[in-house]
Parts: sequence; C-alpha cells; structure tokens
Amino acid sequence: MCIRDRTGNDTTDVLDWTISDTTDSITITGLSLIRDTLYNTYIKAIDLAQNESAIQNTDGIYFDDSFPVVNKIDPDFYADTSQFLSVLSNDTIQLKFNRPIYSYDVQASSNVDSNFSYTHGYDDSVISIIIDNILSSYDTITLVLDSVTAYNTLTLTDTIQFFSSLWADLNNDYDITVEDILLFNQNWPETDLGPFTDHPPHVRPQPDGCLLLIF
Ligand SMILES: [Ca+2]
Repeated sequence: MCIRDRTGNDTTDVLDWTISDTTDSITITGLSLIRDTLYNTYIKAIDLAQNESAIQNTDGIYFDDSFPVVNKIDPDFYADTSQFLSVLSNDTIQLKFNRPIYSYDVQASSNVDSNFSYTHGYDDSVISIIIDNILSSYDTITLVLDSVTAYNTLTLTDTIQFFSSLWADLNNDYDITVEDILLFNQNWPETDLGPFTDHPPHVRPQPDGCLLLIF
C-alpha cells in the first residue's frame, strides 16, 4: 500500500509502496501528516508469481489533529459583567464548541443551593445545561466538563464558573455599594426589589410590582 497527499492538484507520496505482513489489516505509524489535508490510500495485491492486481484507492480522509475548544459561552460574565444567570426565572447555560462533539460528561454544582438540579443536552456543537431551579442571588455555578471528545478522538477537560445576579446590584459591578443606593434613589419609583426570601446576599426575590418603603 501507499499513501498520497491529494490536496489541490499536486500529489505527493507520504508513504511509498509498503508490504503488509497480513492480508487483514496494516497499521502505519510515524507519519508526518498536515492538518486539513486530504490523504488517499492505495492498495494492490501481488501473488507468489509477482503478478500485480489493479490498484484500488480510498475516497480519502482529511487529517485533523485540532482539539475541541469552547468558542462561545452564554452567559459570558468575563466578557460582559452584566451577563449573569437569572434569579427570576429558569436559565440555561450554553457552550458552543469549535467542532461537533461525539461524547462528553458534564457536572454542575451550586455554591448556595444543595438541591441544585439540572438537565443537559447536545445539538449542533452546543452543550446546553438547563437549570431546573430558580437560582438565588449571588450564586456561583461551577461546571466541570470532562472527556469532551471530538470525532477525531481528541478530548477537552475544563472547569467554567457562572454567576447569578447579585440582587440590588443596580450598576452591574457585582458589589453592593452606596452607588447602588444612589441609583435606587435616582430611579425611584421604577426599581422593584421586593419582596424576597432567604438572607442577603443569597436572597430569592419575587418582585410584585408593588413599591413600598418598609423600615
Ligand atoms: Ca453595584
């Protein structure tokens, strides 16, 4: 058998005719292949009298040694500090990869909620984590990706953190300061922050559209 680089109009032998020890299979190692290059394999049979058969060739395969990586994260707190997970409705985390994924394992946990639960699914290079609970304020969701395997069998393992909104952080700096109180006063009576349950900063707001100041 031999292997040729068939990308473009040129062809280059990357492996000259090689005799296989068996008629079932042959494993070739140590090839220096170039990514995204089409390689064809050619085979011919030779009998004991040295008669050669016609040459057969494969349709070709593209060599691909690039690892799967996360291209896009939603919500992306680090790219835009206003991108939090919702504390008012169920939210979804999406991870878009640079390539289709064959298999993966994912585990998610909440820093606050021991009853945190989720489901996950995969479609079109995107892993979605659908959060079952409504998160409390100022929660950290840690996502552990394990053995994310692309079709070329290369894998990715990564840990990514996501953050729920900090309730009453009106200027999106993920801190409660006098500036937030100032904004609350300036926007009065447009900002509805209550009522809520649980204790700050991990409150669970259920704003009712009713604007009262309770002292
Ligand atoms: Ca703030």
